[in-house]
Amino acid sequence: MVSHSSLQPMIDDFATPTMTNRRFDTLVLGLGKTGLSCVRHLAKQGETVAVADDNDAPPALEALRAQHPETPVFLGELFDEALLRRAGRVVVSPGVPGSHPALRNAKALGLEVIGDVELFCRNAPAPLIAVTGSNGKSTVVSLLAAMFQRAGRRAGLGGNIGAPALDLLEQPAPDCYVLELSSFQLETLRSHRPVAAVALNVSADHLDRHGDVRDYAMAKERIYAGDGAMIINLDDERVRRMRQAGRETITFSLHRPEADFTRRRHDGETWLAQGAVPLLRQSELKLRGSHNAANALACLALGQAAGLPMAAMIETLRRFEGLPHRCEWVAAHNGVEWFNDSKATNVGATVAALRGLAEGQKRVRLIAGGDGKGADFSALAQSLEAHVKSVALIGKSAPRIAAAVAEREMVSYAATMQAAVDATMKQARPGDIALLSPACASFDMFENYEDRGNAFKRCLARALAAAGEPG
Ligand code: UMA
Ligand code: ADP
Repeated sequence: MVSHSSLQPMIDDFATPTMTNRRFDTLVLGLGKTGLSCVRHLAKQGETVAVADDNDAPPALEALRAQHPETPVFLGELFDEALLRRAGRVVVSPGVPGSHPALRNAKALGLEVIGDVELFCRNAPAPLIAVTGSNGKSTVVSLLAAMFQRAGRRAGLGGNIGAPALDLLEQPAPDCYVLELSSFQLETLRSHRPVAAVALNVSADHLDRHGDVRDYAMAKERIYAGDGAMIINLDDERVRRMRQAGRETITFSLHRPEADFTRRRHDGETWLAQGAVPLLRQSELKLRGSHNAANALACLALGQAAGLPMAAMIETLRRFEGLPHRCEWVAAHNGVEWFNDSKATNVGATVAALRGLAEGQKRVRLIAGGDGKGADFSALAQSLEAHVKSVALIGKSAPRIAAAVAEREMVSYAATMQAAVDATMKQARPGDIALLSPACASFDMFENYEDRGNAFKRCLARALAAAGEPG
Protein backbone atom coordinates (compact mmCIF):
# COMPACT_ATOMS: atom_id res chain seq x y z
CA MET A 1 0.00 0.00 0.00
CA VAL A 2 1.31 3.44 -0.90
CA SER A 3 0.91 6.50 1.26
CA HIS A 4 -0.12 9.75 -0.42
CA SER A 5 0.33 13.14 1.12
CA SER A 6 -1.99 15.09 -1.13
CA LEU A 7 -4.80 14.37 -3.52
CA GLN A 8 -2.90 15.24 -6.67
CA PRO A 9 -0.45 12.27 -6.64
CA MET A 10 -3.27 9.91 -5.74
CA ILE A 11 -4.94 10.52 -9.05
CA ASP A 12 -4.67 7.52 -11.27
CA ASP A 13 -2.71 8.32 -14.40
CA PHE A 14 -5.60 8.42 -16.81
CA ALA A 15 -7.56 11.06 -14.90
CA THR A 16 -6.83 14.52 -16.24
CA PRO A 17 -5.95 17.43 -13.93
CA THR A 18 -9.23 19.15 -14.79
CA MET A 19 -11.09 16.15 -13.45
CA THR A 20 -9.16 16.24 -10.21
CA ASN A 21 -10.75 19.49 -9.12
CA ARG A 22 -14.23 18.68 -10.33
CA ARG A 23 -17.11 17.88 -8.05
CA PHE A 24 -18.86 14.58 -8.66
CA ASP A 25 -22.34 13.32 -7.76
CA THR A 26 -21.16 10.06 -6.23
CA LEU A 27 -17.91 8.70 -4.83
CA VAL A 28 -17.84 4.89 -5.12
CA LEU A 29 -15.68 3.24 -2.45
CA GLY A 30 -14.17 -0.12 -3.40
CA LEU A 31 -13.31 -1.20 -6.93
CA GLY A 32 -14.24 -4.89 -6.96
CA LYS A 33 -17.30 -6.38 -8.66
CA THR A 34 -19.61 -4.14 -6.67
CA GLY A 35 -17.76 -0.89 -7.38
CA LEU A 36 -17.73 -1.63 -11.09
CA SER A 37 -21.47 -2.41 -11.10
CA CYS A 38 -22.13 0.91 -9.30
CA VAL A 39 -20.14 2.94 -11.83
CA ARG A 40 -21.93 1.21 -14.70
CA HIS A 41 -25.35 1.89 -13.19
CA LEU A 42 -24.68 5.50 -12.14
CA ALA A 43 -23.08 6.41 -15.48
CA LYS A 44 -26.25 5.16 -17.20
CA GLN A 45 -28.28 7.41 -14.94
CA GLY A 46 -26.14 10.34 -16.15
CA GLU A 47 -24.34 10.86 -12.83
CA THR A 48 -20.73 12.00 -12.54
CA VAL A 49 -18.81 9.39 -10.59
CA ALA A 50 -15.36 8.92 -9.07
CA VAL A 51 -13.97 5.72 -7.53
CA ALA A 52 -11.55 5.23 -4.63
CA ASP A 53 -9.91 2.10 -3.26
CA ASP A 54 -7.29 1.40 -0.57
CA ASN A 55 -5.59 -1.07 -2.84
CA ASP A 56 -3.07 0.08 -5.46
CA ALA A 57 -4.29 -2.57 -7.89
CA PRO A 58 -7.97 -3.27 -7.17
CA PRO A 59 -9.55 -6.23 -8.95
CA ALA A 60 -11.82 -4.30 -11.34
CA LEU A 61 -9.35 -1.56 -12.34
CA GLU A 62 -8.67 -2.93 -15.83
CA ALA A 63 -12.37 -3.49 -16.50
CA LEU A 64 -13.17 0.05 -15.35
CA ARG A 65 -10.46 1.49 -17.59
CA ALA A 66 -11.85 -0.41 -20.55
CA GLN A 67 -15.53 0.35 -19.89
CA HIS A 68 -15.47 3.81 -18.27
CA PRO A 69 -12.18 5.53 -19.11
CA GLU A 70 -13.71 8.88 -18.13
CA THR A 71 -14.09 7.88 -14.46
CA PRO A 72 -11.42 9.32 -12.10
CA VAL A 73 -9.87 6.71 -9.81
CA PHE A 74 -8.08 7.39 -6.51
CA LEU A 75 -5.86 4.54 -5.37
CA GLY A 76 -3.72 3.66 -2.41
CA GLU A 77 -4.33 4.64 1.19
CA LEU A 78 -7.63 6.28 1.09
CA PHE A 79 -9.94 8.87 1.50
CA ASP A 80 -8.54 12.22 2.16
CA GLU A 81 -11.23 14.50 3.54
CA ALA A 82 -10.66 16.83 0.57
CA LEU A 83 -11.81 14.04 -1.74
CA LEU A 84 -14.97 13.50 0.30
CA ARG A 85 -15.71 17.24 0.23
CA ARG A 86 -16.02 17.00 -3.54
CA ALA A 87 -18.57 14.17 -3.42
CA GLY A 88 -22.35 14.58 -3.34
CA ARG A 89 -22.78 11.17 -1.67
CA VAL A 90 -20.89 7.93 -1.07
CA VAL A 91 -21.76 4.44 -2.34
CA VAL A 92 -19.76 1.86 -0.46
CA SER A 93 -18.86 -1.76 -1.34
CA PRO A 94 -19.82 -4.43 1.23
CA GLY A 95 -16.20 -5.29 1.99
CA VAL A 96 -15.45 -1.78 3.31
CA PRO A 97 -16.33 -1.76 7.03
CA GLY A 98 -18.45 1.00 8.55
CA SER A 99 -15.52 1.77 10.86
CA HIS A 100 -13.35 2.79 7.87
CA PRO A 101 -12.07 6.35 8.48
CA ALA A 102 -13.42 7.45 5.10
CA LEU A 103 -16.95 6.42 6.07
CA ARG A 104 -16.67 8.04 9.47
CA ASN A 105 -15.48 11.23 7.77
CA ALA A 106 -18.24 11.05 5.18
CA LYS A 107 -20.88 10.77 7.90
CA ALA A 108 -19.30 13.62 9.86
CA LEU A 109 -19.55 15.74 6.71
CA GLY A 110 -23.25 14.89 6.49
CA LEU A 111 -22.92 12.86 3.28
CA GLU A 112 -25.39 10.13 2.50
CA VAL A 113 -23.62 6.75 2.71
CA ILE A 114 -25.41 3.84 1.05
CA GLY A 115 -24.57 0.45 -0.46
CA ASP A 116 -25.10 -0.97 -3.93
CA VAL A 117 -28.19 -2.92 -2.85
CA GLU A 118 -29.82 0.28 -1.61
CA LEU A 119 -29.32 1.78 -5.08
CA PHE A 120 -30.78 -1.40 -6.54
CA CYS A 121 -33.87 -1.27 -4.32
CA ARG A 122 -34.53 2.36 -5.30
CA ASN A 123 -34.63 1.34 -8.97
CA ALA A 124 -35.85 -2.28 -9.10
CA PRO A 125 -38.87 -2.78 -11.37
CA ALA A 126 -40.07 -6.09 -9.82
CA PRO A 127 -40.80 -7.41 -6.31
CA LEU A 128 -37.97 -8.66 -4.11
CA ILE A 129 -37.48 -11.84 -2.11
CA ALA A 130 -34.58 -11.34 0.33
CA VAL A 131 -32.55 -14.11 1.96
CA THR A 132 -29.91 -13.83 4.65
CA GLY A 133 -28.51 -16.10 7.36
CA SER A 134 -25.13 -17.25 8.59
CA ASN A 135 -25.33 -20.41 6.47
CA GLY A 136 -27.43 -21.83 3.65
CA LYS A 137 -28.09 -18.54 1.79
CA SER A 138 -26.60 -19.57 -1.57
CA THR A 139 -28.24 -22.98 -1.46
CA VAL A 140 -31.63 -21.45 -0.65
CA VAL A 141 -31.57 -18.68 -3.27
CA SER A 142 -30.40 -21.12 -5.98
CA LEU A 143 -33.05 -23.68 -5.06
CA LEU A 144 -35.74 -21.00 -4.94
CA ALA A 145 -34.69 -19.64 -8.34
CA ALA A 146 -34.93 -23.18 -9.72
CA MET A 147 -38.46 -23.45 -8.27
CA PHE A 148 -39.43 -20.21 -10.06
CA GLN A 149 -38.03 -21.59 -13.30
CA ARG A 150 -39.90 -24.90 -13.02
CA ALA A 151 -43.09 -22.93 -12.31
CA GLY A 152 -42.55 -20.99 -15.55
CA ARG A 153 -41.74 -17.72 -13.77
CA ARG A 154 -38.54 -15.72 -14.14
CA ALA A 155 -36.39 -14.94 -11.12
CA GLY A 156 -33.48 -12.46 -11.16
CA LEU A 157 -30.86 -14.10 -8.91
CA GLY A 158 -27.97 -12.11 -7.44
CA GLY A 159 -26.40 -10.30 -4.50
CA ASN A 160 -23.82 -11.86 -2.21
CA ILE A 161 -23.98 -15.10 -4.22
CA GLY A 162 -21.91 -13.39 -6.92
CA ALA A 163 -23.77 -11.24 -9.47
CA PRO A 164 -23.94 -7.72 -7.99
CA ALA A 165 -27.58 -6.67 -7.58
CA LEU A 166 -27.21 -3.64 -9.89
CA ASP A 167 -26.09 -5.88 -12.76
CA LEU A 168 -29.56 -7.49 -12.64
CA LEU A 169 -31.04 -4.16 -13.74
CA GLU A 170 -29.21 -4.56 -17.06
CA GLN A 171 -31.54 -7.48 -17.91
CA PRO A 172 -35.26 -7.28 -18.79
CA ALA A 173 -37.37 -7.15 -15.60
CA PRO A 174 -38.05 -10.65 -14.19
CA ASP A 175 -41.22 -11.68 -12.32
CA CYS A 176 -39.31 -11.41 -9.06
CA TYR A 177 -35.79 -10.70 -7.78
CA VAL A 178 -34.23 -13.23 -5.41
CA LEU A 179 -31.34 -11.62 -3.56
CA GLU A 180 -28.84 -13.21 -1.21
CA LEU A 181 -27.84 -10.49 1.26
CA SER A 182 -24.88 -10.57 3.64
CA SER A 183 -24.78 -8.75 6.96
CA PHE A 184 -22.38 -6.30 5.26
CA GLN A 185 -24.94 -5.49 2.57
CA LEU A 186 -27.78 -5.22 5.08
CA GLU A 187 -25.88 -2.62 7.11
CA THR A 188 -26.11 -0.06 4.29
CA LEU A 189 -29.65 -0.86 3.17
CA ARG A 190 -32.82 0.99 4.12
CA SER A 191 -35.35 1.18 1.22
CA HIS A 192 -35.89 -2.55 0.80
CA ARG A 193 -39.45 -3.78 1.22
CA PRO A 194 -39.26 -7.49 0.33
CA VAL A 195 -42.51 -9.33 -0.40
CA ALA A 196 -40.98 -12.24 1.52
CA ALA A 197 -37.81 -12.40 3.60
CA VAL A 198 -35.92 -14.92 5.67
CA ALA A 199 -33.01 -14.93 8.10
CA LEU A 200 -32.26 -18.65 7.83
CA ASN A 201 -30.17 -18.90 11.00
CA VAL A 202 -27.75 -16.83 13.05
CA SER A 203 -24.50 -18.28 14.36
CA ALA A 204 -21.27 -16.43 15.05
CA ASP A 205 -19.48 -15.20 11.91
CA HIS A 206 -17.58 -12.11 10.80
CA LEU A 207 -16.88 -11.16 14.42
CA ASP A 208 -13.69 -9.45 13.26
CA ARG A 209 -16.01 -6.89 11.66
CA HIS A 210 -19.16 -6.94 13.79
CA GLY A 211 -17.47 -7.20 17.20
CA ASP A 212 -20.14 -9.42 18.77
CA VAL A 213 -22.98 -11.72 17.74
CA ARG A 214 -25.59 -9.22 18.93
CA ASP A 215 -24.41 -6.57 16.47
CA TYR A 216 -24.19 -9.21 13.72
CA ALA A 217 -27.73 -10.49 14.49
CA MET A 218 -29.05 -6.90 14.39
CA ALA A 219 -27.66 -6.51 10.86
CA LYS A 220 -29.35 -9.77 9.86
CA GLU A 221 -32.68 -8.68 11.36
CA ARG A 222 -32.81 -5.78 8.88
CA ILE A 223 -33.85 -8.32 6.24
CA TYR A 224 -37.43 -8.14 7.64
CA ALA A 225 -37.98 -4.46 6.76
CA GLY A 226 -41.42 -3.47 5.49
CA ASP A 227 -44.62 -5.47 5.73
CA GLY A 228 -43.99 -8.51 3.51
CA ALA A 229 -44.21 -12.14 4.65
CA MET A 230 -41.75 -13.02 7.42
CA ILE A 231 -40.34 -16.54 7.02
CA ILE A 232 -39.25 -17.64 10.50
CA ASN A 233 -37.05 -20.60 11.46
CA LEU A 234 -38.55 -21.83 14.75
CA ASP A 235 -35.41 -23.89 15.45
CA ASP A 236 -33.20 -20.81 15.79
CA GLU A 237 -33.73 -18.83 18.96
CA ARG A 238 -32.17 -15.61 17.65
CA VAL A 239 -34.39 -15.76 14.55
CA ARG A 240 -37.52 -16.62 16.57
CA ARG A 241 -37.01 -13.39 18.51
CA MET A 242 -37.14 -11.38 15.26
CA ARG A 243 -40.83 -12.25 14.77
CA GLN A 244 -43.07 -9.15 14.68
CA ALA A 245 -46.69 -9.20 15.86
CA GLY A 246 -49.26 -8.37 13.20
CA ARG A 247 -47.08 -9.42 10.26
CA GLU A 248 -47.88 -12.30 7.90
CA THR A 249 -45.61 -15.10 9.12
CA ILE A 250 -44.79 -18.51 7.65
CA THR A 251 -42.78 -20.75 9.98
CA PHE A 252 -40.52 -23.74 9.34
CA SER A 253 -38.84 -26.20 11.66
CA LEU A 254 -37.12 -29.58 11.47
CA HIS A 255 -38.62 -30.64 14.80
CA ARG A 256 -41.71 -28.64 15.75
CA PRO A 257 -45.01 -30.07 14.54
CA GLU A 258 -46.76 -26.69 14.91
CA ALA A 259 -44.60 -25.12 12.15
CA ASP A 260 -46.23 -24.41 8.77
CA PHE A 261 -43.47 -26.42 7.05
CA THR A 262 -41.90 -29.23 9.08
CA ARG A 263 -40.83 -32.88 9.10
CA ARG A 264 -43.12 -35.81 10.02
CA ARG A 265 -42.86 -39.56 10.34
CA HIS A 266 -45.14 -41.19 7.77
CA ASP A 267 -45.14 -44.81 6.52
CA GLY A 268 -42.02 -45.47 8.64
CA GLU A 269 -40.04 -42.69 6.97
CA THR A 270 -39.19 -39.02 7.51
CA TRP A 271 -41.12 -36.68 5.22
CA LEU A 272 -41.04 -32.97 4.56
CA ALA A 273 -44.58 -31.81 5.31
CA GLN A 274 -46.90 -28.85 5.14
CA GLY A 275 -48.65 -28.98 8.50
CA ALA A 276 -50.05 -32.51 8.74
CA VAL A 277 -49.73 -33.17 4.99
CA PRO A 278 -46.64 -35.18 3.93
CA LEU A 279 -45.09 -33.71 0.75
CA LEU A 280 -41.92 -35.64 -0.03
CA ARG A 281 -39.66 -38.20 1.65
CA GLN A 282 -36.45 -36.60 2.95
CA SER A 283 -34.57 -39.49 1.29
CA GLU A 284 -35.81 -38.23 -2.10
CA LEU A 285 -33.76 -35.04 -1.71
CA LYS A 286 -30.43 -35.18 -3.51
CA LEU A 287 -29.08 -32.66 -0.95
CA ARG A 288 -27.45 -34.44 2.03
CA GLY A 289 -27.85 -33.65 5.73
CA SER A 290 -30.57 -32.27 7.98
CA HIS A 291 -29.31 -28.69 7.45
CA ASN A 292 -30.30 -29.10 3.81
CA ALA A 293 -33.74 -30.41 4.83
CA ALA A 294 -34.08 -27.11 6.73
CA ASN A 295 -33.03 -25.23 3.58
CA ALA A 296 -35.69 -27.13 1.60
CA LEU A 297 -38.37 -26.19 4.16
CA ALA A 298 -37.30 -22.53 3.98
CA CYS A 299 -37.70 -22.63 0.19
CA LEU A 300 -41.18 -24.14 0.47
CA ALA A 301 -42.15 -21.30 2.80
CA LEU A 302 -40.66 -18.62 0.52
CA GLY A 303 -42.23 -20.24 -2.54
CA GLN A 304 -45.62 -20.33 -0.85
CA ALA A 305 -45.34 -16.62 -0.02
CA ALA A 306 -44.51 -15.97 -3.69
CA GLY A 307 -47.51 -18.03 -4.86
CA LEU A 308 -45.50 -20.82 -6.52
CA PRO A 309 -47.45 -24.04 -7.22
CA MET A 310 -46.63 -26.82 -4.75
CA ALA A 311 -46.15 -29.46 -7.48
CA ALA A 312 -43.41 -27.39 -9.16
CA MET A 313 -41.69 -26.81 -5.82
CA ILE A 314 -41.71 -30.52 -4.90
CA GLU A 315 -40.40 -31.57 -8.30
CA THR A 316 -37.56 -29.03 -7.96
CA LEU A 317 -36.66 -30.43 -4.53
CA ARG A 318 -36.43 -33.92 -6.07
CA ARG A 319 -34.08 -32.75 -8.82
CA PHE A 320 -31.86 -30.08 -7.23
CA GLU A 321 -28.32 -31.44 -6.83
CA GLY A 322 -26.85 -28.65 -4.71
CA LEU A 323 -23.99 -26.29 -5.42
CA PRO A 324 -20.30 -27.17 -5.68
CA HIS A 325 -18.20 -26.82 -2.49
CA ARG A 326 -21.22 -27.36 -0.19
CA CYS A 327 -21.11 -30.94 1.20
CA GLU A 328 -20.29 -31.94 -2.40
CA TRP A 329 -19.63 -35.65 -2.96
CA VAL A 330 -16.26 -36.03 -4.68
CA ALA A 331 -15.12 -39.66 -4.64
CA ALA A 332 -15.33 -43.06 -2.96
CA HIS A 333 -12.19 -45.12 -2.30
CA ASN A 334 -11.67 -48.22 -0.14
CA GLY A 335 -15.11 -47.80 1.44
CA VAL A 336 -14.45 -44.14 2.33
CA GLU A 337 -16.64 -41.36 0.88
CA TRP A 338 -14.92 -37.99 0.29
CA PHE A 339 -16.83 -34.68 0.50
CA ASN A 340 -15.80 -31.11 -0.33
CA ASP A 341 -17.46 -28.56 1.98
CA SER A 342 -14.98 -25.75 1.33
CA LYS A 343 -17.79 -23.17 1.58
CA ALA A 344 -18.01 -23.88 5.33
CA THR A 345 -16.27 -20.64 6.29
CA ASN A 346 -17.57 -20.50 9.88
CA VAL A 347 -18.06 -22.84 12.83
CA GLY A 348 -21.86 -23.16 12.38
CA ALA A 349 -21.47 -24.48 8.83
CA THR A 350 -18.95 -27.13 9.82
CA VAL A 351 -21.00 -28.21 12.84
CA ALA A 352 -24.02 -28.62 10.50
CA ALA A 353 -21.98 -30.61 7.95
CA LEU A 354 -20.57 -32.91 10.66
CA ARG A 355 -24.02 -33.53 12.15
CA GLY A 356 -25.58 -34.05 8.71
CA LEU A 357 -22.97 -36.39 7.27
CA ALA A 358 -21.96 -38.40 10.38
CA GLU A 359 -25.58 -39.57 10.93
CA GLY A 360 -25.09 -40.05 14.66
CA GLN A 361 -21.78 -41.91 14.41
CA LYS A 362 -18.21 -40.95 15.23
CA ARG A 363 -16.79 -41.63 11.78
CA VAL A 364 -15.57 -38.43 10.14
CA ARG A 365 -11.96 -37.76 9.11
CA LEU A 366 -11.96 -33.97 8.96
CA ILE A 367 -9.71 -31.42 7.26
CA ALA A 368 -10.28 -27.98 8.80
CA GLY A 369 -8.60 -24.63 9.47
CA GLY A 370 -7.77 -21.39 7.69
CA ASP A 371 -8.48 -17.87 8.92
CA GLY A 372 -10.93 -18.10 11.84
CA LYS A 373 -11.99 -14.41 11.69
CA GLY A 374 -11.86 -14.13 15.49
CA ALA A 375 -14.25 -17.06 16.07
CA ASP A 376 -14.65 -19.02 19.29
CA PHE A 377 -13.94 -22.69 18.42
CA SER A 378 -15.48 -24.31 21.50
CA ALA A 379 -18.71 -25.37 19.67
CA LEU A 380 -16.55 -26.87 16.91
CA ALA A 381 -14.51 -28.78 19.49
CA GLN A 382 -17.70 -30.29 20.98
CA SER A 383 -18.87 -31.37 17.55
CA LEU A 384 -15.44 -32.91 16.80
CA GLU A 385 -15.67 -34.95 19.97
CA ALA A 386 -19.11 -36.26 18.93
CA HIS A 387 -18.50 -37.02 15.24
CA VAL A 388 -14.81 -36.92 14.34
CA LYS A 389 -12.13 -39.63 14.58
CA SER A 390 -9.25 -37.45 13.41
CA VAL A 391 -8.70 -33.90 12.20
CA ALA A 392 -5.88 -32.57 10.03
CA LEU A 393 -5.51 -28.82 10.61
CA ILE A 394 -4.25 -26.31 8.07
CA GLY A 395 -3.75 -22.54 8.03
CA LYS A 396 -3.43 -19.61 10.37
CA SER A 397 -6.00 -20.62 13.01
CA ALA A 398 -4.85 -24.27 13.30
CA PRO A 399 -3.22 -23.73 16.72
CA ARG A 400 -6.37 -22.00 18.08
CA ILE A 401 -8.58 -24.88 16.90
CA ALA A 402 -6.15 -27.45 18.35
CA ALA A 403 -6.14 -25.61 21.67
CA ALA A 404 -9.94 -25.96 21.91
CA VAL A 405 -9.91 -29.77 21.41
CA ALA A 406 -9.62 -31.89 24.56
CA GLU A 407 -8.78 -35.18 22.74
CA ARG A 408 -5.34 -34.02 21.58
CA GLU A 409 -4.44 -37.38 19.98
CA MET A 410 -7.10 -36.83 17.26
CA VAL A 411 -5.33 -33.66 16.04
CA SER A 412 -2.51 -33.36 13.51
CA TYR A 413 -1.10 -30.34 11.64
CA ALA A 414 -0.56 -30.23 7.86
CA ALA A 415 1.51 -27.56 6.12
CA THR A 416 -0.32 -27.95 2.79
CA MET A 417 -3.65 -29.21 1.47
CA GLN A 418 -1.81 -32.14 -0.15
CA ALA A 419 -0.29 -33.14 3.20
CA ALA A 420 -3.74 -32.93 4.82
CA VAL A 421 -5.33 -35.12 2.13
CA ASP A 422 -2.47 -37.67 2.24
CA ALA A 423 -2.65 -37.93 6.03
CA THR A 424 -6.44 -38.32 5.91
CA MET A 425 -6.22 -41.06 3.27
CA LYS A 426 -3.70 -42.97 5.39
CA GLN A 427 -5.91 -42.81 8.50
CA ALA A 428 -9.34 -43.46 6.93
CA ARG A 429 -10.99 -46.89 7.31
CA PRO A 430 -13.97 -48.40 5.43
CA GLY A 431 -17.22 -46.75 6.57
CA ASP A 432 -15.49 -43.44 7.36
CA ILE A 433 -16.42 -40.10 5.80
CA ALA A 434 -13.49 -37.90 4.72
CA LEU A 435 -14.55 -34.26 4.75
CA LEU A 436 -12.98 -30.90 3.97
CA SER A 437 -15.08 -28.47 6.05
CA PRO A 438 -12.72 -25.76 7.28
CA ALA A 439 -14.89 -23.67 9.69
CA CYS A 440 -12.65 -20.80 8.56
CA ALA A 441 -12.18 -18.35 5.71
CA SER A 442 -9.67 -19.36 3.05
CA PHE A 443 -7.76 -16.12 2.44
CA ASP A 444 -4.61 -17.08 4.40
CA MET A 445 -3.78 -19.90 1.94
CA PHE A 446 -6.11 -19.56 -1.05
CA GLU A 447 -7.74 -16.93 -3.23
CA ASN A 448 -11.24 -17.87 -2.06
CA TYR A 449 -13.32 -20.87 -0.97
CA GLU A 450 -13.62 -22.09 -4.58
CA ASP A 451 -9.85 -22.07 -5.03
CA ARG A 452 -9.55 -24.02 -1.75
CA GLY A 453 -12.22 -26.58 -2.78
CA ASN A 454 -10.61 -27.04 -6.20
CA ALA A 455 -7.18 -27.49 -4.59
CA PHE A 456 -8.72 -30.17 -2.34
CA LYS A 457 -10.13 -31.98 -5.37
CA ARG A 458 -6.79 -31.83 -7.21
CA CYS A 459 -4.89 -33.11 -4.16
CA LEU A 460 -7.40 -35.92 -3.75
CA ALA A 461 -7.09 -36.88 -7.44
CA ARG A 462 -3.30 -37.03 -6.98
CA ALA A 463 -3.59 -39.14 -3.84
CA LEU A 464 -6.04 -41.50 -5.56
CA ALA A 465 -3.74 -41.84 -8.58
CA ALA A 466 -0.83 -42.64 -6.24
CA ALA A 467 -3.03 -45.26 -4.57
CA GLY A 468 -3.65 -46.82 -8.00
CA GLU A 469 -7.27 -45.64 -8.35
CA PRO A 470 -8.18 -45.13 -12.04
CA GLY A 471 -8.76 -41.38 -12.74
N1 UMA B 1 -11.56 -2.26 -0.06
C1 UMA B 1 -11.02 -1.05 0.34
N2 UMA B 1 -10.94 -0.80 1.68
C2 UMA B 1 -11.38 -1.70 2.61
C3 UMA B 1 -11.96 -2.93 2.18
C4 UMA B 1 -12.02 -3.18 0.83
O1 UMA B 1 -10.61 -0.22 -0.47
O2 UMA B 1 -11.29 -1.40 3.81
C5 UMA B 1 -11.61 -2.54 -1.50
C6 UMA B 1 -10.68 -3.67 -1.87
O3 UMA B 1 -9.36 -3.21 -2.06
C7 UMA B 1 -11.30 -4.20 -3.16
C8 UMA B 1 -12.77 -3.80 -3.04
O4 UMA B 1 -12.90 -2.97 -1.87
O5 UMA B 1 -10.74 -3.58 -4.30
C9 UMA B 1 -13.56 -5.04 -2.89
O6 UMA B 1 -14.87 -4.77 -2.50
P1 UMA B 1 -15.68 -5.91 -1.76
O7 UMA B 1 -14.83 -6.54 -0.70
O8 UMA B 1 -16.98 -5.37 -1.34
O9 UMA B 1 -15.80 -7.05 -2.88
P2 UMA B 1 -16.65 -7.18 -4.20
O10 UMA B 1 -15.75 -7.80 -5.21
O11 UMA B 1 -17.34 -5.96 -4.57
O12 UMA B 1 -17.66 -8.37 -3.74
C10 UMA B 1 -18.76 -8.07 -2.91
C11 UMA B 1 -18.89 -9.15 -1.82
N3 UMA B 1 -17.68 -9.17 -1.01
C12 UMA B 1 -17.72 -9.00 0.32
O13 UMA B 1 -18.74 -8.84 0.94
C13 UMA B 1 -16.40 -9.04 1.06
C14 UMA B 1 -19.08 -10.51 -2.47
O14 UMA B 1 -19.32 -11.47 -1.45
C15 UMA B 1 -20.31 -10.47 -3.37
O15 UMA B 1 -20.42 -11.71 -4.07
C16 UMA B 1 -20.18 -9.32 -4.38
O16 UMA B 1 -19.95 -8.08 -3.68
C17 UMA B 1 -21.47 -9.16 -5.21
O17 UMA B 1 -22.54 -8.76 -4.39
C18 UMA B 1 -18.22 -12.35 -1.19
C19 UMA B 1 -18.07 -12.57 0.30
O18 UMA B 1 -17.02 -13.04 0.74
C20 UMA B 1 -18.46 -13.70 -1.85
N4 UMA B 1 -19.09 -12.27 1.12
C21 UMA B 1 -19.06 -12.51 2.54
C22 UMA B 1 -19.53 -13.92 2.84
O19 UMA B 1 -20.24 -14.53 2.01
O20 UMA B 1 -19.22 -14.42 3.96
C23 UMA B 1 -19.99 -11.53 3.25
P1 ADP C 1 -23.98 -19.28 2.53
O1 ADP C 1 -24.30 -18.70 1.19
O2 ADP C 1 -24.83 -18.73 3.63
O3 ADP C 1 -22.53 -19.31 2.85
P2 ADP C 1 -24.18 -21.98 1.41
O4 ADP C 1 -25.46 -22.51 0.90
O5 ADP C 1 -23.17 -21.56 0.44
O6 ADP C 1 -24.48 -20.82 2.46
O7 ADP C 1 -23.54 -23.07 2.38
C1 ADP C 1 -22.35 -22.76 3.10
C2 ADP C 1 -22.02 -23.85 4.11
O8 ADP C 1 -22.96 -23.80 5.17
C3 ADP C 1 -22.06 -25.24 3.53
O9 ADP C 1 -20.76 -25.65 3.39
C4 ADP C 1 -22.86 -26.09 4.51
O10 ADP C 1 -22.01 -26.97 5.21
C5 ADP C 1 -23.43 -25.11 5.52
N1 ADP C 1 -24.90 -25.00 5.50
C6 ADP C 1 -25.74 -24.95 4.44
N2 ADP C 1 -27.01 -24.79 4.86
C7 ADP C 1 -26.97 -24.70 6.21
C8 ADP C 1 -27.95 -24.51 7.24
N3 ADP C 1 -29.24 -24.34 6.95
N4 ADP C 1 -27.52 -24.48 8.53
C9 ADP C 1 -26.23 -24.62 8.84
N5 ADP C 1 -25.25 -24.82 7.92
C10 ADP C 1 -25.62 -24.86 6.63
